[in-house]
Amino acid sequence: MADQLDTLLDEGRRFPPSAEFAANAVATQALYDAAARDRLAFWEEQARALDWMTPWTRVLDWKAPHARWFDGGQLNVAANCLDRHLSGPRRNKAAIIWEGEPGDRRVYTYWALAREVGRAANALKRLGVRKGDRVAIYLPMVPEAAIAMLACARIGAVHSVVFGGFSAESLRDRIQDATATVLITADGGYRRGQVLPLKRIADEAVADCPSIRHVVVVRRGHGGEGDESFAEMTEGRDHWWHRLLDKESPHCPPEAMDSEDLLFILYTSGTTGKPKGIVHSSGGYLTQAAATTKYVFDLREEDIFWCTADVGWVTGHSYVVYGPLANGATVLMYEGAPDWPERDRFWKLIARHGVTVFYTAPTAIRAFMKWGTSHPAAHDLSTLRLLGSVGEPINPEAWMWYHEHVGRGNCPIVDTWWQTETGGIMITALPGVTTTKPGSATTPFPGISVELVDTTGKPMAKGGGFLTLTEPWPGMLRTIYGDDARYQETYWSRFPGRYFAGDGAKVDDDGYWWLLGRVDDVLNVAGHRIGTMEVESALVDHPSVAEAAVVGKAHELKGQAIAAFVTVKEGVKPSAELRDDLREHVARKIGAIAKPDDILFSADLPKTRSGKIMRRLLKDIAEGRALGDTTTLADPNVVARLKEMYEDKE
Ligand code: 7RM
Repeated sequence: MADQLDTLLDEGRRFPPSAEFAANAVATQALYDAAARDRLAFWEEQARALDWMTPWTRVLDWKAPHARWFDGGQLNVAANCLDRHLSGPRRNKAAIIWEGEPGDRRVYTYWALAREVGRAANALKRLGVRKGDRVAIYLPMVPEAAIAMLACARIGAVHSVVFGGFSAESLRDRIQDATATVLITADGGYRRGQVLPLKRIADEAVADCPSIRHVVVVRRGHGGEGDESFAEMTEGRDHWWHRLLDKESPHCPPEAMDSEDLLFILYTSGTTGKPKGIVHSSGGYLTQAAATTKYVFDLREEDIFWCTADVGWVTGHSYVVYGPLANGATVLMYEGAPDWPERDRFWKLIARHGVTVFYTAPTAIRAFMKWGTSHPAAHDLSTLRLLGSVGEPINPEAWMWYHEHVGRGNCPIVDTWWQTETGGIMITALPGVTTTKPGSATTPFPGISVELVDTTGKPMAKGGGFLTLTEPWPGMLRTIYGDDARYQETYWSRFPGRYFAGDGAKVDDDGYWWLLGRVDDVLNVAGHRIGTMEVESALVDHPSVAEAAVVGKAHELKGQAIAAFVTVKEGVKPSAELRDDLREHVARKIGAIAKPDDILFSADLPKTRSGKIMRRLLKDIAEGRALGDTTTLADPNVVARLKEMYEDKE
């Protein structure tokens, strides 16, 4: 952490907003001033931008660590994203412009989207889904993913979107934890020219999910209906999406939801093996998603806003679906990989659709850098006017490359820090207002109270420490589904009275925040959160494995890669085949994103005398550093041997 701090401190480049951008910016200094004067009044003002069926009676009810925002108020999130845009000129405006990986395209106007959502909502009702019931969504990046989410919101069902790259077991665990009654999936989805057989994976998951009564299958349409190679339909349980919707009326009255009624659950990795069901409610979440979209992305009526995140992640919830649609914006949605069929696919998409605001992740930017400047240079990116970054710290070199080769030197960059738990953006520049520094997320969004503390919890004005939040915010998680004790323990116990984000950070002399990554056992692989414990549990689940320790190691493109140290059971011979088998096993248990890059077999793991695996030392080994302090080890020789083996492994 010390090296990182020094390098960041040396970053002297400054990018003040251009006079032209500042003159027309949606955000102004007045926002900061208003929030500083009266935080709650500021958030009320943002909430008033939404349509409420019943006004709230109390802006915030805070019984730490439980918040109720806009209590007494009632609204419907889907009505806010659709119905209120239908009376004026937005009715015929594109809400979603979609492109599939093979190149197929679809456009939904607000009018058309509202009708599809109405049909889907009625179909869910017909399947017996009632207010408060959980619906699992396991789809590729197709418009139906957004339609399914909005249909749930319309009838007051709670959605739990599971990323399409997760395995059958991961899907099963999430369905079971939420006791979902309906699963919405697809026959398949495209990724790098291949069809991922989602329905088959879903069938495997659902075999162990007694709560599931119906499975709705979107036909992504390769083999066509009747082609059972990707979707075998179980009579009575399974239904084709298009057939169900065909029978339904497009009109479905929106359910009046209390501000604090659940909108969705989204599972995220923590320090233990069991993913946490992060619970978000309706009024506060939408208020923050909508306000941040408007101000952080300088949203204008004519924008084409492209957030490249999958809807399976929180970024896709807040900045593909809820934030932009609540603002009546046009979003671009793309199904596939950035390098399919060629490495210029993203630039082609930007040029073809005239994207004006582009929001992506550092891991993607680093891949683009590696692929070279010729790809963005070959396309007309002149429509771009604002760039965003999210998911992990953006290295100053990557920031500069993004600025020069994608932004062509004249697009502000907003580096946005936030989490699944925060629901919306928390630390960010406001374009037109904030002077940016490459690599810094800059300063808290108006109305957000962030404070740096040292290991004892003492506030620090600057220097290196831990990022905490001192006041509740509208989009905050309300609890962990079914486990409020874990909610309190995970977020509110390390520094009593404060929310602890799990991130290390530095604050400079100007009060700018520089994020330094996770300080707990959570890895950030290509912007995806993966718990070391989850991967260890998956490895130990293999019949040949006795013990496993997993660490993150610095990786050029992915930020972090996974390195695993594995002890095999008595009588098992380590081999290249076993290594491949273990990687596949992890992919089966969790998903391909969690496959370890390196697996080292070892007779022993470095342990303290109390038997704790010293992951810090394993990280030193994986990252090729000199070994740190080994004096607390039960047997210091183990780690020296491991280091030698690791270095010879290739
Ligand atoms: C939105 C999202 C959250 C974790 C968070 C950080 C890291 C996210 C940034 C960042 C530095 C950023 N949700 N993180 N954004 N670190 N700068 N702009 O990613 O729940 O999946 O992950 O991601 O460590 O705690 S998440």
